[in-house]
Amino acid sequence: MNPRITLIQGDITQIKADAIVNAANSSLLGGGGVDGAIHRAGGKKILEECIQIRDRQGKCKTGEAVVTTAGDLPATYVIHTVGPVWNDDEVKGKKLLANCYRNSLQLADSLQIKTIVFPNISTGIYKFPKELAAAIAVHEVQNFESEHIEEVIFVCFDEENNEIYKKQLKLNK
Ligand code: AR6
Repeated sequence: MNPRITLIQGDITQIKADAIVNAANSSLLGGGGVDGAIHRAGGKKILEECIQIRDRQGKCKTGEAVVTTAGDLPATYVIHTVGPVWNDDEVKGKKLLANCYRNSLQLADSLQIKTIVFPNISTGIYKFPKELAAAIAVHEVQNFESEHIEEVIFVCFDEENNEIYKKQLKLNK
């Protein structure tokens, strides 16, 4: 089935869902932006599990995804994925951002998750163009054949991304 898509503006750490996605970096040890917010609100359990993953499999490569529980957050799981830093290699950047969405969805589906929430991966500190990132995100979700995921929520923190997603999802009638 194709999951239903919902758009909301707000803070991902407040959302009760089976999984929220973190725009992490390859160290998995936290950072700024949404990553910092998730680790701050979720408490040290998330970082401890990230460290265990690092010990087991090393750094998380760009485009890949790993999962931890969600500590003190209302969600059940946090799926950590590493978006690409925007640079001159547009073709590679687009592919890697698409991989983030696909690999996160696949991981969620394998955990039999019903609801998953995505932030606007790479569009903050990693400077990926917002319009292009939204087009990739929506395309990957709309083309994902899920077994278990019933709803995908895009959460936009900033007004600009929210307007871009509205257009992208053709909600601006
Ligand atoms: N809830 C939802 N979205 C948020 C929140 C929040 N609480 N806070 C920020 N955003 P960014 P990146 C939005 O910079 O570009 C970190 O240091 C934000 O407005 O968090 O993938 C990592 O450790 C933007 O639209 O992630 C990496 O080093 C989106 O989340 C690096 O930043 C992504 O912005 C990753 O950079």
